[in-house]
Amino acid sequence: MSEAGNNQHTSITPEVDAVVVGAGFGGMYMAHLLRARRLTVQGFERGGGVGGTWYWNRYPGCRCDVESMEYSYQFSPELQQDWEWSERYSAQPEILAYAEHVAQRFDIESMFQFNTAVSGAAYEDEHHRWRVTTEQGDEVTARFVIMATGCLSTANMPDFEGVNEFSGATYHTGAWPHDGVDFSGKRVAVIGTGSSAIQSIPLIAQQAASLTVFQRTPNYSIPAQNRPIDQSMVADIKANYDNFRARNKLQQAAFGADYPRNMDSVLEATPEERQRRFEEHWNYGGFMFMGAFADLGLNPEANEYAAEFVRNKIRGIVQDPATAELLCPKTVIGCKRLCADTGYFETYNRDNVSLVDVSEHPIERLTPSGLVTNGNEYKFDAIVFATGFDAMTGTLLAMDIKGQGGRRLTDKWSAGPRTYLGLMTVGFPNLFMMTGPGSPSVLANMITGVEQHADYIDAMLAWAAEQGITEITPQQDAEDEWVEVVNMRSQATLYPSCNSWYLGANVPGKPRVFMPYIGFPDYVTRLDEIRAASYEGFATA
Ligand code: NA7
Repeated sequence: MSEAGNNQHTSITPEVDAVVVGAGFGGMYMAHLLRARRLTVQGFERGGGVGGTWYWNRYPGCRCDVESMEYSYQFSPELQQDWEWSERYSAQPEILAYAEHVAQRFDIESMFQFNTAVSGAAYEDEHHRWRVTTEQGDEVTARFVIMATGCLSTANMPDFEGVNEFSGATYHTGAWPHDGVDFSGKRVAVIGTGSSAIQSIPLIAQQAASLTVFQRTPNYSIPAQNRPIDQSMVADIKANYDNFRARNKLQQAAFGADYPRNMDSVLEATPEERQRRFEEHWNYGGFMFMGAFADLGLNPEANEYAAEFVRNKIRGIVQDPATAELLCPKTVIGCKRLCADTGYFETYNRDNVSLVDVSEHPIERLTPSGLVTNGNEYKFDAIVFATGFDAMTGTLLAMDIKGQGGRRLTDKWSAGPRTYLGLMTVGFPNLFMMTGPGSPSVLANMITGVEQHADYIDAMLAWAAEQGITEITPQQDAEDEWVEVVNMRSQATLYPSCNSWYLGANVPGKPRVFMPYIGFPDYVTRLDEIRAASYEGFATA
């Protein structure tokens, strides 16, 4: 796809069956399905092209943490067979190229207007239709609105005093310049040590004159062990891709069926067995480190064995003991999303890299020449904000969404998101969220998750059409019960024990609510039961 080709503000259809917001993997497939059922679709996409998160996150080192053979669409067997990935974990340019290929292959761009940000959606009670408006001045009405707006699509920019005073360049990893950034000869700061920082720091360090990392909370990271993709594995999977997909869907996070995973307790293992198993999983790489034993995510005592193993790895890699200790996380491992890196901890052994702990002395302000923490000014030519996202609800709540009786979504969700199945919310009929809060979303393979949601929404709309239904909304008791279920499932794990973005804890003032539903297979089973019971829990008119 040529981005330039999408820079024109094309004419839109003023009255459609469905508006789809977002042309990431979710919106693309959703629009494709709706058009196949002969619904009229108007898509809006804020970016200049398709790809969603992979369109925006172009920072150096950006790479998926789910393996390439799993992080792809499964709706088209031909697409699945034709596409060739080059690495075990795909880098951002390759995933974006894949998204662009899909868009072209299925003629998806023609349904979207690009460079157009939806500013609001208001439900008109008398017509049972939504009026959707954009920042560019478009207005369209639709029976259905599908928010395929992504879970990590609104940047979290700390509100530092003097944030506009800095005279050098500033960047956010989630909105990286398309032409790349040349840090050669520059004094660079990176704020944050989440996944985006952990992926980009090794590469920025290789280029910059100096790199200073400002760390509020250290993170666990496992080597990705990325490498060129194993062609014999590709051939095996492609020989029976359906079976591979089906087995993955039975996994808690909808991927990793073939990864080494054990069902025994770390508490029952001998010290030698523990060490051997952790080494094996460290060498395997990435997320599956947590598969070394069955109870690492459930029991604090068990978890501590895995945490201490990783801390000892950090102590072994990082030569300066004080820096190593600062890099050692103290929280439960896996509570924040585990990171997968290539040479992250090793980077702190470079002469041009230093680490500043801001856990007790937050960054006070930005100045024309740098930033101040603990009374000291550090001078830079460029500052990289690797400060993450207002996850899961940020993008939805940034739009002015008004439901029945003009009630605002921001008001309804002031104490945290409330949904039925992570798909809909009471009082906002015919408005669907893809991978919304209350669905597995970020705790599952995202492409599998969006496909499952798109298929479900599509089937629901087909059913509604057959029944002559024009309005669908969840029932209050079904929503209340669902919120409770999502909460209870998280309470049975160690997830609520740290300040993660799953809980909204990274954004000042955001209600602390665990947002994703844990367990993809249970979720799919429940949704299938609900469908079989004529969409139990939904009210229709
Ligand atoms: P994350 O994982 O939310 O990381 C953001 C980092 O920025 C994290 O280390 C934060 O520290 C830090 N941060 C945020 N605000 C501040 C302020 N005000 N001062 C200092 N440090 C700050 O975002 P990523 O983009 O790295 O990754 C998001 C997901 O994308 C990732 O999980 C993968 O799924 C892909 P904190 O930990 O909050 O103390």
